[in-house]
Amino acid sequence: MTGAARAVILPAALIITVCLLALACGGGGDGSNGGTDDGPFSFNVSMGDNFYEPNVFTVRAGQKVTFHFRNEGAAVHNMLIAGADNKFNTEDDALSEPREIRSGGTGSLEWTAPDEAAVIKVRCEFHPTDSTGTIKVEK
Ligand SMILES: [Cu+2]
Repeated sequence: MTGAARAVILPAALIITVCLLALACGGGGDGSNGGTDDGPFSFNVSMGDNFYEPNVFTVRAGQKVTFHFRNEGAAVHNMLIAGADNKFNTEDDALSEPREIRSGGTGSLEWTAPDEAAVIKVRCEFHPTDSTGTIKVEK
């Protein structure tokens, strides 16, 4: 094998290995991000101008969930979860900490899914029509 061929094959093998590991470890959610049946769910969420990546989160009913945010955009962002009533700015909403995640900054949000199946809206308070997402709660 020439050096050049090895330089191509090795990274490819590494990528395949990482993908397999990700599949094996992704017990919940969309399989690439999430947790196991036993442990807490966590999602790593990138915040852009103005979107979340990913923006669909699948969790189990009653599951404790932690979102970890990194603001990769220039604008200030946050995440507000509508809660079990699926309405914003009501008592059961949950908001990221800090409320204002600045460019380059990080934040988090701990939340417990309701006990029933639901499709719950999330959005950024600063970009409520653009930065939106969905939490799918599965029974
Ligand atoms: Cu925003």
